[in-house]
Amino acid sequence: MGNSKKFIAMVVFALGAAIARAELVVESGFVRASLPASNSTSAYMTLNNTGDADILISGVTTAAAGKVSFHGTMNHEGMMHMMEMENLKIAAHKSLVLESGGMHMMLENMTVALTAGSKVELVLQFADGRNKTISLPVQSVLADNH
Ligand SMILES: [Cu+2]
Repeated sequence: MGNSKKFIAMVVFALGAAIARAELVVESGFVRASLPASNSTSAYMTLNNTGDADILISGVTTAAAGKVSFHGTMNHEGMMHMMEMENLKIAAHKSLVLESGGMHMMLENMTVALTAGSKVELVLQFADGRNKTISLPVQSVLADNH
């Protein structure tokens, strides 16, 4: 009995330490201003994991869109294809860059038109149940929509 209690206390302590050390720092983020004819737009940012544990972003919610998905971009024989990914993984002490032509977040079923100069709040949902709210500026960007 005494031993198993001690063991449980150690496991709880270890989990707490791992969670405390997983820290996400978001840099250079922006959301592309939505085009009048489009129901979707994309978000770009650099996700830095400054902690000792991997971070898994399992979903994103925002009041600006009905759905946010993660897209990867793949060049197949000169044609750009997008594929949906279930989550974003940022390994400990690594960065994940979401950029035009690469991985990005896709805001779909937009509820509002996003105009350059405004801001959008995104809630990043982590696989461990925590979340982090970030506020990104809306920028108008020409060229392709992804
Ligand atoms: Cu996309």
